[in-house]
This record gives sequence, structure tokens and C-alpha cells, in this order.
Amino acid sequence: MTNLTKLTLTTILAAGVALPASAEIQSRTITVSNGVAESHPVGNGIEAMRECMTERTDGAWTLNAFWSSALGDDLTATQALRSGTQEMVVTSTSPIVGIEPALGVFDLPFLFNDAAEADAVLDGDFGDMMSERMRDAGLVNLAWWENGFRNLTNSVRPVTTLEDFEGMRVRVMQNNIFLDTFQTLGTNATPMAFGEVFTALETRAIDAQENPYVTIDTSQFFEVQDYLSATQHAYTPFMVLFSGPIWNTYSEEEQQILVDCAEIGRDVQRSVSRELSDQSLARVQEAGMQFNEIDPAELQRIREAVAGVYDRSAESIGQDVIDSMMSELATIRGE
Ligand code: TK8
Repeated sequence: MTNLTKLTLTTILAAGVALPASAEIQSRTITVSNGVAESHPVGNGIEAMRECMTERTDGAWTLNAFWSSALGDDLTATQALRSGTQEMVVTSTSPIVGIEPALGVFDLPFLFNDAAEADAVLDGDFGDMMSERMRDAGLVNLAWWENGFRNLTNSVRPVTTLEDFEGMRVRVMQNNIFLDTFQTLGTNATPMAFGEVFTALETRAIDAQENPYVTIDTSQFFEVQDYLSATQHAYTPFMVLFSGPIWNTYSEEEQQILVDCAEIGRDVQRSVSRELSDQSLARVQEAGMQFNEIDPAELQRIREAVAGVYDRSAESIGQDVIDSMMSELATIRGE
């Protein structure tokens, strides 16, 4: 043992810091941020992850969570991970397609039919392949969590037909595929970071936004939006990203703890998300939102109107990526 190590150990012991469970596990403080409120199922997932880490490290790790974009939006936080100044972020894939354009595949309109399809794709070979790609960008995807199926809210009128989208000023994520989809639907689409949406709706700078029921509920958009229409036009996954540069300073045992705990968090996060979805839909209606389903034939018209987005996005996403998604889906669907 060098003198320096002895000194450090003495200092640690004197400070009363909990000693790590094994030589391979050091004291760590992990900062995680995200854009949603703590009451969102991401909160349950993070809590499960924290319990898992505490148990596996005998309390040597602290997981510090920041909510509601307090450390910046998804994209800013993800860049902080790449430069090694923040450990972790739970982010939607959509705002970070500038970093890995192939992630745009998840933004293709009406891609997944239900959550079971999303789980099978994300937890299977396709999800692994996408996580592998993130490594080149200095990001380690620990697990796929769920944001969910997205639905339109607005303050103008119920959307029951394709024509109802016309002229609406809709906030979209910072993402060309969403921009294309909503422009094709006839709206006036504006890309904006999630943290700015509530105020933009409140001041009527925009009329509309789209997110899963749970996010509409926990971000209190019902306070500033009158109509909610079940468009279900896209499914957004969350990635639990870890900083590549910081990952490289962790022992193999520590890296395994991160992955295992993120997967335990995933199972909790997804099941709470699905339980809460119906409750959130009921709650926003109690809070005054007018809800409508869309007639299946009309939904089919909407689907056909945006079908061209697939071809127009092929160059940025990569035709090979779209093809492997489609063949994976065909297998899952037994086609
Ligand atoms: C929260 C975001 C949000 C996303 C969006 O950080 O930007 O609309 O759906 O939930 O990831």
C-alpha cells in the first residue's frame, strides 16, 4: 500500500464514511436527471434502482435524482454524460436523435401496436443493437424503460378527424421525424424542449402538445389544456443512459450492479406506468379535460396520411435499421 493510499484510507475511516462491500466497490455518488416530475413512474423506477444499489453496495453508493428538467433538458443532460460531468439520465430517445440518428426509428408514426411489441423489440436483439450503437457516442444504455404511447392535447377543439389537425400550433420534441409527421398532418409544428412546454401552453404561445397519459397527468398539462384525443400515434421508450467516460472508471463488478439495478428498476417502472395509465386518463378528465377516442376508420386515414414519413426518414435513420425493425416486428407478429 502506498503512503498516499494509506492516507486516503485513514481519512475515509476518520470521516466515518461507510466502507465498501468489496475491494471492487468504491464509494460513489451518482447523479441522475430527467424531465418528468417525481410522481411519474420514473420515480418508482429510480427508487427501486436506489434500493437495489444500496443492497448490492452495502450503502456505498448514493443515487441523487433531479426532477422536472432541474439539471437541464434531456439533450443537455445527455451531452453532460458524454463529457463525463454527469453520471446518468433517463431520457426519451426522440430528443437525442442528433447524437444517434438511428434512434429515430422509434419515432416512426404508428410503429408499435401495443406495449408487448415494444417490450419484445427493446429487450431483444434490436434493443441490444441500438444500445451497442450508443457506445460509439460515449453512452452506455443500462436498460429500456417506458415513456409510452403518445396522445394529443390541445386548447382549440377535440381532434376526431384528420382535418382537425389543420393549423394547430403543436409543440413537438426536438426531432425531424416528429416535425415531418405533424407538418404532414397540417399542423404548425414547433420543436421545443419538454421543460418549456407547460409555460408555452399556459401563455398560448402554442395550442397543443403530445405525450402519454401519465406524463400529461404528472406534468399537470390538464391545467392548461382542454382537449385530449386518443391518437396513440407513437410509442416513446426511455433509455437509462450512463456516462461512457465515467463507466470506464467503474470496476466490472460495479458495472454489473448498474445494469442489474437498472433492469430491476425497469420492471417496476413499466408495471407502474401501465397501472397508472388508466388512472391518469381518469384523473385528467376529472380535472376538466374533454377526452375522445378516434373512430378506427378515421385513425386509418391519419395513419395513411403520414405513411410517407417512413421513406422520407430512411436516409437519416438508415434503411438497414428500418428493415431490421420491420423484420423483428414481423417475427413478433407471427407474420
Ligand atoms: C421528459 C421527456 C418527455 C418527452 C417529451 O424528459 O419531450 O415530450 O415525452 O416525457 O422525455
